[in-house]
Amino acid sequence: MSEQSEYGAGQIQVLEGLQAVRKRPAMYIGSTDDRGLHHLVYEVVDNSIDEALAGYCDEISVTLHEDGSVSVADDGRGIPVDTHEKYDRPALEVIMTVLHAGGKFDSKSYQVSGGLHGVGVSVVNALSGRLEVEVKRDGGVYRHAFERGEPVEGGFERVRDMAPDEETGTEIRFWPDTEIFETTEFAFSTLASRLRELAFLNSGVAVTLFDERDAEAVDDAGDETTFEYEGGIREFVSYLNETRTPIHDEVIYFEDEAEDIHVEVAMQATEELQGSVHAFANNINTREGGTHLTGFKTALTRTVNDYANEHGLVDDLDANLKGEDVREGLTAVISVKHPDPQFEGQTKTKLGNSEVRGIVESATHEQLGTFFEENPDTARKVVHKAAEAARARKAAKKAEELTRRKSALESTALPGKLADCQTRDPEEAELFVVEGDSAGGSAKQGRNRENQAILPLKGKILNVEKHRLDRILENDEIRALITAIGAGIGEEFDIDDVRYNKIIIMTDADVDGAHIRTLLLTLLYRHMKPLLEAGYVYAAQPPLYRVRYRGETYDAMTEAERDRIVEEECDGNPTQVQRFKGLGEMNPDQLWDTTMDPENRRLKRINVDDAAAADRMFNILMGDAVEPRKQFIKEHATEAEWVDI
Ligand code: 0RA
Repeated sequence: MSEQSEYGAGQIQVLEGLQAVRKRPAMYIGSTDDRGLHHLVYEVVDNSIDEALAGYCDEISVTLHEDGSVSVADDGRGIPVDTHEKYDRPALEVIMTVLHAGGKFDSKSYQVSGGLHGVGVSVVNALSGRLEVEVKRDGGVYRHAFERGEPVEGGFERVRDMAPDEETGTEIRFWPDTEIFETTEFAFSTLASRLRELAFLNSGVAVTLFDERDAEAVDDAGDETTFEYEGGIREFVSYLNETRTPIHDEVIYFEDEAEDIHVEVAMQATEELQGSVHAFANNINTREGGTHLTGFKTALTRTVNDYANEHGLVDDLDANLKGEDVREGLTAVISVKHPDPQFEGQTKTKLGNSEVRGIVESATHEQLGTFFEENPDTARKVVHKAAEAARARKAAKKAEELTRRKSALESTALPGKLADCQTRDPEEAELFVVEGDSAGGSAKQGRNRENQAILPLKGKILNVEKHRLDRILENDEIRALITAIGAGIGEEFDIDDVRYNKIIIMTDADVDGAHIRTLLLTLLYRHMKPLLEAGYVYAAQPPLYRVRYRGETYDAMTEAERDRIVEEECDGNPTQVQRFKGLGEMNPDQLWDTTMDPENRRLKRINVDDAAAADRMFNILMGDAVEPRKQFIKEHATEAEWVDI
């Protein structure tokens, strides 16, 4: 490497670029909280997936190491290691240090871009205290290392020759910078659901997640899971429907390729009330929808109506089936891969390319039409279900209008049992939704009334999964919650009207508490989803144990933590250990100290990072199938992802 290049203009630009990332990390990865942290992993994995889409890689593994680092390994071609002409440096170093350099190197057709994705591995490098790369290609094994984005002295080297039978590939290991991130602890289940989703969306790629972290620190340590789906999104739909009751056996699947745009659709109708249609563009969950989703919906409604009319199946209805009728209980996954996707919308998760609409629409219309002609039994079942939905919709409409008018939506008076806070600034304000009147009483006394509001809820709220909105709005507890939050419900929900930017669900750490929390989350997920998307919803984490020793008190969330405290803080001496049975048992001071005081408390943010996984969870927990529910609760009973806020 020449002296000149060391100090040349190019190198100064590189350093300025990395500095910009470190100065405003949120501009590149969205945030520096747990979401941004996990985004680092997705960014690296996306590069391996691109390598898979180009046809060179079929195994990707992600390992959570004991020292807090993560590594992502793939069996692709390996990052190029030859000298980059413009920079007079190894290409590997350029890719790791120059913003957006990754894409300039290759002609892979489906590059992820836009949104928070596709910012490049150099961003991960800039935000890591340390990053190490090992590349196997061109007959050699190469290594390089970086600190806060900058190459370490003499870092790039060819370590050895490759063995004749050795596979090419890339392994990137990084230590997220603790100066940048609020938390640096990865959650196994968060990573697992995204990696599972990627495996569904890219059939044939095997994605493995290893957790090598200390079993004491993380409950699900020692785990290893491989996701590999030959059936791709067909299997995704089967997976989503594992806990539902399909009305036809096979998953309908078709694909199409036009103007370099690859379209895949998989769908299966179920008996459920709730539909779940998930649209992806270049592996990104386009939660805000877009042209692919619009094209699909339009063609679906038209094709089902065409078939119904041609075969005289809906002669008793005085109008066509509406889109919502056709989609009732429908599970579908739409996945498009586009050489130049345009992402729009508030969260950059809306596909904007206008040509996609027509392509998806005609592919769906043609291929679904053909499928219906060839499978008349299935076609009839789909039409029958939609016609039933249309009849129910018409019958419910009148009642719904009446109820809505009287409902909480229009009333401005706050509910009587809400102990509101003084501030009117939603940024500052917190709403504690508390299980039961007795805990509610303690919370009211213990709180900081300046910014903490308390809403006690009595008993169990209605299971919203099983009812339409009109019935849900008849429930007093639900109405109180809607009015307190102040932003409406369902299609009329407006996030700008939210009165509290933290909505904290505070329930007992027992089965009843978990049930109430799940019911509340189901309500939020189904009818106030923007709250979850905005990251406004939290679960309070009251401690299970309090340990007193030599005038100090320590709180523990788990048995393991209690044992660690006794061992480390109390030198293993016998101590006074109190077990809290419920929130109602704590006096107001204790409740404040342990669970409400921002200085001390631990909140778990509830996010819908993975709407598909959430959808599945709610179905398992709330649906009719008993066995999957038991299994789910067993698997997830010990799971805990803590964030300190
Ligand atoms: C630039 C060019 C080529 C591959 C890659 C980057 C690449 C990057 C990553 C990141 C993680 N795994 C990766 N694998 C490959 C194409 C190289 C060629 O043309 O041979």
